[in-house]
Amino acid sequence: MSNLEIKVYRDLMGENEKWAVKTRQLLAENNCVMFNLIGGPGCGKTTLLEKMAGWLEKNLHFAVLEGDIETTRDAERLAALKIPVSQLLTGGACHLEAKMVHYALADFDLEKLDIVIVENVGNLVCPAEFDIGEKAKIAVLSVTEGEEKPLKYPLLFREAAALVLTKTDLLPHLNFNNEACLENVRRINANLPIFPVSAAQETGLTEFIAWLIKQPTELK
Ligand SMILES: Nc1nc2c(ncn2[C@@H]2O[C@H](COP(=O)(O)OP(=O)(O)OP(=O)(O)O)[C@@H](O)[C@H]2O)c(=O)[nH]1
Ligand SMILES: [Mg+2]
Repeated sequence: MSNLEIKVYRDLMGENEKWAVKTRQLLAENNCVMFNLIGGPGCGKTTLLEKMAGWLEKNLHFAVLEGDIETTRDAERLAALKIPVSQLLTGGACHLEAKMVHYALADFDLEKLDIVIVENVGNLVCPAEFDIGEKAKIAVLSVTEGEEKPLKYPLLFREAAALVLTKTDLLPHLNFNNEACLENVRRINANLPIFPVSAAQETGLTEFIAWLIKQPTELK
């Protein structure tokens, strides 16, 4: 038997889960609910938040955590609309982890907030694997990405509590098969609420917002 020292590192997800649990407790103590917005790069997450801001602030107090690999551009866009926002930069990682989110929440006076929305790093795959302490994940898919994406990247659609189908104003210019998309989503998650929206034309937003603002009481 050799006496070689072998270092073993494992259970990183377990460590992430500990922070997620802490965050969930922290939010519950403050009667605040966090949503984790996940979708591919450029699917329209920040634009959706920009367009929702005016409606949301009429109904509740909310803040946003922006997740990106680099730049503060998305946070700047929301700050310009006077939305309370912090920017999380992963410096390379393709998803947010719970510890980072937990520390960033310290920026906010959670007692005064009803909802925190996290815009995760633009990525249809990895962020869905990480619990960041959210009450629910919200999937965002744009019609320009193709109707087969729910089948190719099923985890997010399985995990999500709702799907926002964005950029529907572009449908007349695309070969996107809307029926097939809905069918593909249903094959992964039969009861997933789906909200078609166009941020550009400001359609479908009120339906999604109505669902969102009901969640604190329904999900708590
Ligand atoms: N036609 C159309 N374009 C949209 C819509 N929503 C967003 N876009 C455009 O899509 C591009 C990307 O939008 P963003 O909101 O920055 O996308 P994002 O998902 O936040 O991007 P990342 O944070 O980089 O992942 C921009 O050029 C938007 O103007 C929409 O409803 N209709
Ligand atoms: Mg964005």
